[in-house]
Amino acid sequence: MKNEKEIRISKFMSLILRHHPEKIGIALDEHGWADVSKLVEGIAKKYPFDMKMLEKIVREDEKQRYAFNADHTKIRASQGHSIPVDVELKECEPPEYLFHGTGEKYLASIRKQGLLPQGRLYVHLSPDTDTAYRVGVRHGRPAILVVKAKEMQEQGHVFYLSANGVWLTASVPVEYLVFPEEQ
Ligand code: HQG
Repeated sequence: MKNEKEIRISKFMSLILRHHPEKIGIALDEHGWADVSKLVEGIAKKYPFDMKMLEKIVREDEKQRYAFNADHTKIRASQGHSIPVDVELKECEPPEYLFHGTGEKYLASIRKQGLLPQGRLYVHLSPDTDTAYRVGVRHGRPAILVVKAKEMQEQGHVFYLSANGVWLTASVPVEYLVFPEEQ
């Protein structure tokens, strides 16, 4: 079980490894990898932190957000980046339907524009409605959209499955979305 301190550090790690490595004076390589010793050193300037704690946070992360390389000298986030890194995502054939949890307040705009990646590199899609619900409530009153993923792929859209089970695609045009009132 992670305690509050570990949750705070884990959130900070997400920020560093997905969005702002420069905040602790480190850089990611083109595949999103950070040097483990530099990461530990950088975080330790802000929080009490060491390699053992890093190993624990990575091991116990409920979404398996982070991955080490084989000898644990490098670490990266498996998805969720805003900075353009190539985390060697696996192109995959999606199931017939995927789901997107969002805030009800965004629906009007999504009806006009479809799903856009906003601050991230990809639109994030969930394999089931429970997961989508958990993503949606982060944005206030949640709404779940059904995405006709298979049809999208058949018509040329590319889907990726991240190392930790999140489906990613560049954008979802409105015609592939089923809105709550149509479900
Ligand atoms: C919305 C978490 C207006 C979109 C989760 C979402 C996920 C639009 C918000 C991962 C729009 C962006 C990503 C449009 C999309 N108009 N709003 N045209 N198109 N949106 O946080 O998907 O815990 O960047 O619906 O589990 O909520 O961080 O994306 O509500 O996998 O590991 O714009 O983050 O993972 O919000 O979440 P976000 P998200 P972690």
